[in-house]
Amino acid sequence: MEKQIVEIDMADVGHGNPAWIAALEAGKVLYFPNFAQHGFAPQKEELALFREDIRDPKTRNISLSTSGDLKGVVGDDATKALMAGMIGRFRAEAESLLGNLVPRYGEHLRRGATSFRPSVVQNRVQSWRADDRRMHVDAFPSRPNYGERLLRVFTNVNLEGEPRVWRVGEPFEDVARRFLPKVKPYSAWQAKVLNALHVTKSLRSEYDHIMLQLHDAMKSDLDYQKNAPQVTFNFPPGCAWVCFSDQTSHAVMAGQYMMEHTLQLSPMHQYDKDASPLAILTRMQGHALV
Ligand code: AKG
Repeated sequence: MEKQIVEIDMADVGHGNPAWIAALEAGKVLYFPNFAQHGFAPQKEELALFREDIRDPKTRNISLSTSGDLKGVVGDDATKALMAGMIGRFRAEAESLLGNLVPRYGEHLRRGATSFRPSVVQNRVQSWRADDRRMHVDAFPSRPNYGERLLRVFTNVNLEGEPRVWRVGEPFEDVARRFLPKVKPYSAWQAKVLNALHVTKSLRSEYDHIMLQLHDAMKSDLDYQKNAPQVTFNFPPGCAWVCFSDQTSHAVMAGQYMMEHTLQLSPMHQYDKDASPLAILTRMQGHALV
C-alpha cells in the first residue's frame, strides 16, 4: 500500500503546496509534528481543564458549536468560559493552518463543531456501529450530506506523553471496490419514510445510503478489521493531523485528550473534483447518486 501519512514541518506549510493538496484529496493524512510550537498548545491556566470528569457523562464529547454554544462541560461559569476560550483558540489555529494549506477552499469551507475529547479511548463501551476503534469512513445516519466533504483537523493535547494511536486503512476506491457488491440497493421509497419519521433530517440520497452501508460493512467485518491493508500510527502530543474523514479509512485505538475541528466543503470546490467519494462512487456505479 502507498504511504498513507504525509509528514509536514509547520515551518514549510507555505501557501498551497500542490503535492500536499493532492495527497489530502487522495484521502491521505497530513501530519504536522510541530503544531504546538507554531500553532496551538494549551496555556498554563487551562491545565485545570484536563480531567476526565470535566465531561458530562450524558454527552460523548465537549463541543463548541458554530454559534458559540458550549456543550458537555461539568463546572462553573469560569470553567466553561476557560473551556470555550481554549476550544476557540484551537479552532482559530486549525483554520489558519487550512488557510495556508488549501487556500482555494477559502470561504467555501463551512465551519462545523469543534470538540475537546477528554475520555480514555481504550475504556469506551459502545455498540459496534458507534465504535470508532473499528476502521471506517465517516457517514452519519441522521444527516444526509449529498457528497459534501468532511475536512477535519485533530491535535493530541495529552499532557503525559501518551500518543493518540490511529490505524489508517486502504484508499477509498479500494474500500468501495471491496464492499460495493455487498451494498443493499437504494430504495427511494424507504428514504421517504425515514424522512417522514424524522429518522433523517432530510431525504437520504443514494450517495448517503452507500456511504452508510460502507461504514457499517467495514465496521461489522472483523476479518476486514484485522487483515485489511493498514498502518498503525502514534500521533504524539503537540502534533496535528488533517484528513477528509469521509474518505480516509481510520480507527482510533488509544489515547486521551484530543481536540478536533470539523469543516464542510462542497466537492465542487476541491482542487480535483474527480477525487471526491461522490465522484468515485458515481463513476463506479455508472449513474448519478444525488
Ligand atoms: C471519528 O471521530 O470518526 C473517529 O474515528 C475518532 C477519532 C479519535 O477520537 O481520535
